[in-house]
Amino acid sequence: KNVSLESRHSRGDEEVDPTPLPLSSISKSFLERRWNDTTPYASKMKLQSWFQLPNGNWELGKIISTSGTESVISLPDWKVLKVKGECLVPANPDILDGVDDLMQLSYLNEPSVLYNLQHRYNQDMIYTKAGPILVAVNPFKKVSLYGNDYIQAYRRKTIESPHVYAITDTAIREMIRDEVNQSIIISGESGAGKTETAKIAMQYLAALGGGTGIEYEILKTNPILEAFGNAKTSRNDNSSRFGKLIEIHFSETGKISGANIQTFLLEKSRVVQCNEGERSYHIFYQLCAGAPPSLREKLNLRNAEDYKYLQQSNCYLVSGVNDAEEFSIVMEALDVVHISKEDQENVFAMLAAVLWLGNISFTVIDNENHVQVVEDEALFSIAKLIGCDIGDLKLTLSNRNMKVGNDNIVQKLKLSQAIDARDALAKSIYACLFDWLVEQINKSLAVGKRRTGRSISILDIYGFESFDRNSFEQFCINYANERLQQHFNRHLFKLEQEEYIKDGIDWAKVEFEDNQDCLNLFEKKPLGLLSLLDEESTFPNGTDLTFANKLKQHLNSNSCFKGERAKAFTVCHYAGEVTYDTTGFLEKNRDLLHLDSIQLLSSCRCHLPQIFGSFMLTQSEKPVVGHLHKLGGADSQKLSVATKFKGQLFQLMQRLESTTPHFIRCIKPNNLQSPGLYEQGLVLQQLKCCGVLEVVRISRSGFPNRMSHQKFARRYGFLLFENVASQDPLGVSVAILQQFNISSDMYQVGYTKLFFRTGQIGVLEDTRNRTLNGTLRIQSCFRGHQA
Ligand code: AD9
Ligand code: MG
Repeated sequence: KNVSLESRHSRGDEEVDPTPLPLSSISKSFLERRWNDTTPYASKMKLQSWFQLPNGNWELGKIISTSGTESVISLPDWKVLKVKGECLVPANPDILDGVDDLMQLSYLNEPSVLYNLQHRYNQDMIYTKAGPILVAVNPFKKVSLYGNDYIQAYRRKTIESPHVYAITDTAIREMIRDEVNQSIIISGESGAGKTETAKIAMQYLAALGGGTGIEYEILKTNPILEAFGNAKTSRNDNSSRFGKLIEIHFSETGKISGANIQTFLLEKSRVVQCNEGERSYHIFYQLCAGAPPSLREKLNLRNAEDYKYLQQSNCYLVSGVNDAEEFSIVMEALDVVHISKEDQENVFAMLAAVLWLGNISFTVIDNENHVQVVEDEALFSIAKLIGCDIGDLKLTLSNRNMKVGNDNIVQKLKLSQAIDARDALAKSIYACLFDWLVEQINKSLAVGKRRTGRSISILDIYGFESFDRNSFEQFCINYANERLQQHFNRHLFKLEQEEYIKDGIDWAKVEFEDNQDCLNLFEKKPLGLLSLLDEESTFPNGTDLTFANKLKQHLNSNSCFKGERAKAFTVCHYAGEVTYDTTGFLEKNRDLLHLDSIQLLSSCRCHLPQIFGSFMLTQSEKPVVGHLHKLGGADSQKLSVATKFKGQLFQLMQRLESTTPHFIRCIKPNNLQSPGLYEQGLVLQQLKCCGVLEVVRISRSGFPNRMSHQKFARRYGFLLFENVASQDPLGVSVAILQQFNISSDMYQVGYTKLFFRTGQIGVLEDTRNRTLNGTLRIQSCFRGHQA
């Protein structure tokens, strides 16, 4: 950086454009900037400094002269500008180019962080530490950072550079050392690389082995869950449409003993409807493209183009993906997780039935828009695939049985109602299938008897989403992200600082952006978004419009809420504002399947009743088996989708709270899913919204490692050269600190714990390990000698 600037500059001195540009618009935005170490900067006459161009990008410039509050700087394109001193942000010396932890930057400001990440990114160093967290910038191409050699190197600690492997290794070590369960929490926008990162972490854990092939099985759950739960969206060709927590259990010997997967809120609506250019779930296209001839015939399978559900978005292929090949990978994976060939075939039959459901059509039979099902291939195929009577199927799709008083009334459905009933059936079958698969996988991965209770959980939950049109799904997804952000804040800002204060060490508080107000907007009872949604969902006359109006009526005074538009509302999330269109909110939240459909499914001769039964149980949370018709139907008191999701999230948070968290922040460098393109503005926005710079600031000034006096004395006491007079842990601890000459600004002694700045514990650990190894070697020599 310096070389090129200097050489350009030496020529540039004569060639500069003498007219400074007007800069009023730029300097204004500077006033609002947060993390600038700028204050008396210009007067220091540092050579290099950052200057923001009107397009928002930062350019490295050189200060030529300073007079009063103004400086003249030259930019690499030989332009010379006169700018206000406060508009300049100091650049770091060249020696700090591309440091692997942002904490090492002398000047911690936006452009320096952006530049540092970009500098590394350009060399395929996509991982950078930001204090305790790992930042991963999506390369959108294969980078050679993975595989067995790397795994071994991180295991042996012969490579130190930041990596998912390194953070996973830390998790393993801390699980063993502290006897505490660990979690790896991966977050980031859609397409930022969470799922890939989760797989990389799993790969590292799997390399520890289990001895029974369990690690191989765990890896094979990925292609299955991705086939059934991922789809191409406008943001990501392989977007997860469900959240996932995989808990990997370990035996006493540190081997994998089993695993358990929990999934969250699959986006069901995608089965029956998706936007132009997106796709439904991968498995549908895989099945159509890859099913062997005998299976095609058995399922009366057509090409993807022949199914209405798949036609509507006008997109059948994902570039660079061969669906037929993927299908064989999925089939193989199903074998690995012990799903029998027969069950596999049943699963495919149900997928085919879902596809055929989309092709069911209706004819209007009277002037009230009542309908009758067309008797065609679609109808026959479904009846055959799910094993029901054609007549029953026809009736279910066009009539509704209702109980009025003691009488049963049959009501004919109108066209729109019939379409809704059909789609509801398709969505339910698919969702059941997904849950059933996860259940089967969990049975296969079930933890062995010799469990220790120690585990590492990896969380890969859908990222924050903001589209042109945002619906109920985005509402739930963004709510989940808001909860996770709070967990992140709590651990990295709140708890951290509270602990300093509680233990009485010298500490000036660092402020951070708390998202509690936004969470309250969602969760407050009775006047929060979720409560109001549930309330409106139970009103027979509630509509999406009355829901929107109710929100405005009750929430307009909330600072995180805006309700300017009809049928829509805006939430100010930590990651930005999102406007939600309430169309479909109530319907999706109620998520009812009519009694008739439930009865039909429970009467099927295929194994749907079995799948469906267990699903309905989880839906209704009532352990009554064998009474399908009583469960989950329109007239049961089923939990709403939002409430159930909230419950799941609370449980998740509880689980995570009992673990030591390790955070990975994935960053998407461009919106085109294209390699080599690093858009500063986009990256900055992501860094800001997840508080990366604040975390670095706290870590730099804080004491991220700590240990109780007792533990410290126990762990390092044997390294003392001389016996200490005092045997109390604090006395021993202080003696250790003195013996190793640990400088007093690198630690603080609290009431109960010792607090260390980054790196200090590492030094002690190294000494401890060297000493232990040395001792072991001496002992084994000695034993060898005796023998
Ligand atoms: V979403 O919220 O599920 O829509 P993710 O999960 O954050 O999203 P994903 O992991 O699916 O994103 O990554 C998107 C794409 O980026 C992948 O399909 C890869 O093509 C690409 N990617 C991400 N990480 C890596 C990587 N470490 N190496 C190579 C990567 N490619
Ligand atoms: Mg994903």
